[in-house]
Amino acid sequence: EEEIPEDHPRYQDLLTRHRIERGVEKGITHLQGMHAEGRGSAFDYLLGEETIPSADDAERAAAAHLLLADDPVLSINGNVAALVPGEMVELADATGADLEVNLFNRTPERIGAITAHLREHGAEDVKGLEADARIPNLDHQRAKVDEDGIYAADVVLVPLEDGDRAEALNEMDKTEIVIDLNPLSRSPQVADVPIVDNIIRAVPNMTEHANALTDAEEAELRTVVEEFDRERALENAEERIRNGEL
Ligand code: PTJ
Repeated sequence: EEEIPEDHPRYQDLLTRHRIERGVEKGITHLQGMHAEGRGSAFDYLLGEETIPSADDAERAAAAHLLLADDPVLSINGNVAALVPGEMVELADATGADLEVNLFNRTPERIGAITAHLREHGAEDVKGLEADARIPNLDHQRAKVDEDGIYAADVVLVPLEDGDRAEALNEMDKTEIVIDLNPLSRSPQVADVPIVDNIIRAVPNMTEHANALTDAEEAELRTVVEEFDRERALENAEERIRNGEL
């Protein structure tokens, strides 16, 4: 990462790409994760590579949901682990959420590598190893979750998630928060809180909002949640991508 000059106009994008490449080399990120990154990068370019106001609203609402939750869980896949491992640990600490490794392309080797990587970044408990429950209506391998983790969670953050799984989780009556740069993708379309932003910016901003709201009364948190308009957030993001304005 030291090789990329910080004043390079595409610094963040190059850094992101480099982290994904390192993730693949370390056995954390799946090769498909490189394609996912390429798609994300194109959408981010069109968004202006910044957190648009409606995404900031979504990040604040997401923080309020996590603080209100009884059993919040943050799901970690190979891209998330490569891009924001320490930042996910900080968000978990700020909101009292659990971390669960949950992979689309599940292998014991990748689960182990990602768990170790999260521990190196300060995580204590990492769920996802037990895989003793299943998300209904998904094929066996892709449905594996922890009974006391994602399966029981009332609020779940699923960044960069596959559409089928986002839909199946949503049908389980959970509050689902999705981070995805493509507002037309099925995952943000089904999410209760769609966050159309780069995960690199979204997660630290959610932590900032969580810290600012940490002493708020329950009624104030509920107001933040209720005032968020998911349709408008999706429309604003699409408008920004298509026309470069809001
Ligand atoms: O690690 P695994 O095995 O669980 O696999 C993870 C991937 C991401 C490979 C898998 O879930 C997958 O193939 O996902 P998709 O269907 O490619 O969806 C990824 C979505 O994330 C796309 O809509 C991208 O635009 C978006 N995306 C990519 N990079 C970022 C992003 N969104 C936010 N921030 C990013 N940095």
